[in-house]
Order: sequence, then structure tokens, then C-alpha cells
Amino acid sequence: MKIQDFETLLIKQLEELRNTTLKDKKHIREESLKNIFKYLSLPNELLVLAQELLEIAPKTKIVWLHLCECTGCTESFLRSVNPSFDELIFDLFSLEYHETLMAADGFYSEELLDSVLEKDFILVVEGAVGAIDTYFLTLGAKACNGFELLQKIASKAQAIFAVGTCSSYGGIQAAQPNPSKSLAISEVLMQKVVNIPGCPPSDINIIGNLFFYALFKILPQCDEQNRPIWAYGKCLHDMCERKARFESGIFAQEFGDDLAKNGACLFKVGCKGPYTYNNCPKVKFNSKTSWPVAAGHGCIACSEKDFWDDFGSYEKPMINAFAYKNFSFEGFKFRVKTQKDDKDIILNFESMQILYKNTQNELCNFLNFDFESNLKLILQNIAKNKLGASLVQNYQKEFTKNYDFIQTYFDDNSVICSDLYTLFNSFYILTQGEVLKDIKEFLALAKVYKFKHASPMDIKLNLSENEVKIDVSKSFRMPLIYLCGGLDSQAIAFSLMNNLGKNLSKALKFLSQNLNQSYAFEFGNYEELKSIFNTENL
Ligand code: FSX
Ligand code: SF4
Ligand code: F3S
Repeated sequence: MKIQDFETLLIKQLEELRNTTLKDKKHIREESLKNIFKYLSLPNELLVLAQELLEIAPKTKIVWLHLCECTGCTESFLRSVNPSFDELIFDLFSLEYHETLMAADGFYSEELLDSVLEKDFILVVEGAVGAIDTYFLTLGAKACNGFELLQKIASKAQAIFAVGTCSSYGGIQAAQPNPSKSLAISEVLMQKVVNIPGCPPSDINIIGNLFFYALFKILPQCDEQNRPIWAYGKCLHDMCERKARFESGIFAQEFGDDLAKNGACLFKVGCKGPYTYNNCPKVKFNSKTSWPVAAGHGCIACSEKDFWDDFGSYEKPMINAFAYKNFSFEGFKFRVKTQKDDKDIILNFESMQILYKNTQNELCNFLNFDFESNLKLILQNIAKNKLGASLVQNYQKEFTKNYDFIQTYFDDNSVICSDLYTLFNSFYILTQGEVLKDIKEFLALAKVYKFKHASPMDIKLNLSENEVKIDVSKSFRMPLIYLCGGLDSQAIAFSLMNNLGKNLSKALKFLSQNLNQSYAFEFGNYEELKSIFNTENL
């Protein structure tokens, strides 16, 4: 939305309020307003209007339900500064019903809740909801369970916010074996739910979203998991104060060692920052005191879906030995369907090219792709800057066999390649210190990896007109970093395939739109691949 659109929303409300006698005169602190505006990336030009509106507008009423959870979200909410909790409940919102904080209890609390349902209010839910047949959280004289309570209140709410990983995704209750049959609230409600995950989320992420609604009476812009983009749009690893150490291959070996104290990256002791989308390094916790990585533990991906099950041990990197679940990667297959027939996109396994037939029925190379494949030169190139020099040095120290192999196997001549096999071979040499004999070996490594989340590999995709270009020139640093950080060759093979696959998938979609044909594309089994694509005919 543009500034003018936000301005229009404020002016419209102000005009309506100026014509009523129902003004709710209060004082809104400019400093608090500025602080929230900063995090929401709202322009300061709107501050005066926003302050004027909030000072006379009726306070937004909140009903806050506690379902299956630990009350950590409320604890986080209570620690708010700028605005303080006092300002929140006296000047900005009216906390009509909140089981932890309200004075009423028993019969009176039920009466209170019923009376709020007659008014305009927004619903905040903390905690997962037990399935309908569990009778979980059956409380009070009316013997209403959590599921029924949620449905009843949600049906009257103007907007619904799932605060915490539990209400957003199920959280700890829904972790295997999920004895309470807990679900995310969005799984049982028809209405739109804004997810504010985190176990718990920061005070800013809770308040910012409620504030946004209170001010504009619309929901913030969300991603495909219904998370507000202003808070969850970026990977926290990219904002981390230890990122330069990650890039240099400097990792703490155990908690609290000298390396950790001196700012080394915590990936090797389990930090899941590269897989987590949240703004923790920026907003911090406990009145902006600290955040997990600054405190020395590393991120456990607490705001990601199913983090208890899917990210393995939270004090170890994601390698098979520390997996709780067994996902298996099915290999590398393109299942391609076009409106005309099934063979317009062809993977030539011998040269590892991907070809398609254009509208004139000519075969074109789908993957415009070339890269320097001499690893000796690649390492020299990486070592040209300070971080890269340290990374190569650490790689040489920890993976001496691989490093020495590269120095003797490659000469000093540049070799530009444009096939996937050479790319896989380069990654294989970096991780194993020997040459890949058969493409199947690389696929087999990826296939046995037990996690479904892949480490980012810095592969860039450039799309223009009918051309697709994949740039892997920066991706060779990644296996060096991840190896020093404790990942193994399975994890690295899987990540390369996964990152490549995602980019190819995007590229195919783009191409199919441009060529006015439709392509579907997914991972699958290697053997099937050969039967789908008749490689001999190429
Ligand atoms: Fe606890 Fe909230 Fe975790 Fe869940 O935060 S901190 S278990 S997200 O619902 O109370
Ligand atoms: Fe920071 Fe963790 Fe990323 Fe290391 S892995 S840079 S500690 S977020
Ligand atoms: Fe949670 Fe990781 Fe932030 S553990 S609090 S998402 S740093």
C-alpha cells in the first residue's frame, strides 16, 4: 500500500469521529508511536494524524484466549516498552478478557465474556486448540471445551490473531506424538487468521500487529503462511551480529567456549538461524535486552512450523544423527506436463542439460548456465577478501585431505562449464576430497538426508524475457562454511539439489507463463526419471 492509501484510511476515520460525541480523550506518547512506526516501516509523515486519531478513537477491545500453551506469549506481551504495558492497556487497547490478567474469575468471568461478545472486539488466541473430540480445556459451569470456546468467540470477532507458535502451527502440543490432537487455530476456523509465531513471539511482533489493526482497521500484509511480512519477511541469520564469523568459517565448538564468547557463529552448536524467518536480532526480547544468539545459545527456529520435530536437536547442526523424523528426499525428477504433451521439457542425463521445445518446435537449452569449475582457482578467488581468506584457511585446517586433493588435481587453467554434472562433481570434491564417479552417488547422498529443511546455497536466478539464467558462482563458499559448521556431505548434497530444484521450479513456472504452456515440476525418484525422459533420443 502507498502512503496516500494509509493517509486516506486515517482521514476517513478522523472525519467520522469528529462528527460524533463519543470521543475517548487520552494522551498518546509520541515516543511510543514513533517506536512502533519504525518497526512497522510506516512513514513519519503519518505520525501527527495517527496521534490525533488514537487520542480520540475508542480503544480497540481485545479478547485474549488461553488454549493449550505455557503463557509465555503473555509474559512477552507484559514486558513491552515503548509503548509500555500500562500505555497499552490504558491508552491504546481495552483488554476486556484475559484469563491471566483479569480480576474476574469463575461464573463472573463467563458473564464478562458473554457481555463482550455484544461489542466490537478483536480476538487474540494464545495456544493450540485440541481437536473437537478431545474435550481439552473443558472448564467452567457451562462445560465448554477449548474448541467450542474458540468457535464461539471467533464467529463474533472483527479480526483474529494467533499469537505464538502454538496457535499459529500447533507448537509443542502438536509435536509427535501429539497426544492432545492439537491443531493450529487456522485449521479449525473459516475466518482469516494472522499468524504471529514464536515461542514466544517478541512483544513488538505482538503489539505491532495489534496496533496496525487498531490504527488502520485492516490486517497487515502477510506471506503465504499468513505471517506479517514486516516482522517475518527476512531470514534472521542475515541480520545476525555473528554473520561475519559464519562467512569466515569461525564456529564455537561448544557452549560458552572462548570462541563463543568472542562472537563466533553458533551454527555448530545448533543455531538454526539460516532456516528461520523472524526479526529477533532487530527487535530483541525482555524490554529489548537481548535475543537467543546474543545470549549465547543460538536460535532453535521457535517461530518456524513444526520446529520441535523438524529441526532435530536444538544444540546440534542438522545432520542425520540428530534427526527425530525420517523424511526421505526422493531424488531428482522433473515431472513435466504441458498443455500439448509430456515431453516438451527434457532432461538430458548425459550432459545434464535441460531442454525444451519452443513454439517453433525447436529444441532450446532451458538452463542458461555457466561457471568456473576449477576448484583451485575458485578457492583462490574466495580467499581474495578477508572473510573468504579466513574461510579457506579454516577449511584447509579442518579438511586437509580435501584441500590437498584440490591443489594437486587441478592445474592453473580456468575451465568454464555449463553442465549440472560438473557442478555436482565440484560439490562432491569439496565435501569428500575425491572425484564423483557416477551421478547416482551424489543423488544417493541427497536421498538419505533425513531433514526437509535445506541449508541455503546462494544460488541466484535471473529471469528475463524467455531466458533463464542460474548463477552458481557464489555458491561454492557455502559447502566450505557448512562443512566447518558441522554439516556432512548428505546435508550438503541435499541442500544443493533442493536449492537448485526450487530455482528450476521457479524458472519453469516463469518459462511456462512466457511460452503460454503449463509445466509442473517436482522431485522424485532417480530411476523413474529415465523412464519419463527418453534421453537416448537426444
Ligand atoms: Fe508458550 Fe504461548 Fe510457546 Fe506456545 O508462547 S512460549 S508454548 S508459543 O503459546 O505460551
Ligand atoms: Fe548468527 Fe546463527 Fe546465523 Fe551463526 S548461524 S550467523 S549464530 S544466526
Ligand atoms: Fe525463536 Fe530463534 Fe528468535 S529461537 S526467539 S526465532 S532467535
